Amino acid sequence: MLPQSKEYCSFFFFFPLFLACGGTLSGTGEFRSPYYPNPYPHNKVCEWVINQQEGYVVTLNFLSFDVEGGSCRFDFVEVRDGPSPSSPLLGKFCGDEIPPRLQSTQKSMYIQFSTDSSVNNHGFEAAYDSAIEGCGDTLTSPSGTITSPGHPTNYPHGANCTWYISVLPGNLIRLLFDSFNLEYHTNCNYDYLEVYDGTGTTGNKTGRYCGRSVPPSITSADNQMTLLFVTDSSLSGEGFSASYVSINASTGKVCQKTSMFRTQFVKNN
Ligand SMILES: [Ca+2]
Ligand SMILES: [Ca+2]
Repeated sequence: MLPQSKEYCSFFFFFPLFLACGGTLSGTGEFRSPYYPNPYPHNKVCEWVINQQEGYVVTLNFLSFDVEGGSCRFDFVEVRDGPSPSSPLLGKFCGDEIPPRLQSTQKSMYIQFSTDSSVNNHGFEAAYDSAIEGCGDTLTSPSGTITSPGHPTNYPHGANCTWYISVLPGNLIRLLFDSFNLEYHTNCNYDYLEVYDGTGTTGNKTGRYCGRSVPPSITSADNQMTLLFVTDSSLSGEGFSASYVSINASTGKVCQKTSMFRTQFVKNN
């Protein structure tokens, strides 16, 4: 007996079990779910590993995303910080919202696309690239440190690194420099560090710094601050090292666990 059309279809949807997907990638490029932009196959596990050179990390941007939703129990994309399925999870995604830009902390990234036996959407398309290790981050802890890539070893040429600091609303950010040594120019046109209020470089610029003079401590106007570090194609120095704390906007007190001990220490003296 001839199979009915529905079964005929499912036969063909099972066939892609043998379809090769995933692979090992490096440098810059794009990859997509099988058959993209047509619906992806059922019961598939595709694994990609992206490896960059030493001193570089992997960045990943989804260009389109349409994966069966529902708590990511059925179909999902998993991104990990390292080369294997047991590396730390950066994110697990499903649905039709484009995931945020992702970045590994070292030279490899692992991506797994897994589908179940029913409901298939159009899948995804993603672009990957490399970035200098230690170049930029998003910091949300009440205190932290920021150093130029490779510090105290000389920073690389052609760097364009952005650090976003975001603390709880009602707090301000105080940035303190521990060391500073960037190629000097009167207007800091070659290598420089810029500090801005808010997220990104559209807010009020607190200053542009270069040379060997350690910048003054900087307090943000709000609960967000952005640091931009740019270097040209020649001459570099050991860079900079800075730390930040969050302070209560109304009391001016430092919102940091160690502040308790510091206060105690001062009192005992
Ligand atoms: Ca599915
Ligand atoms: Ca330079």
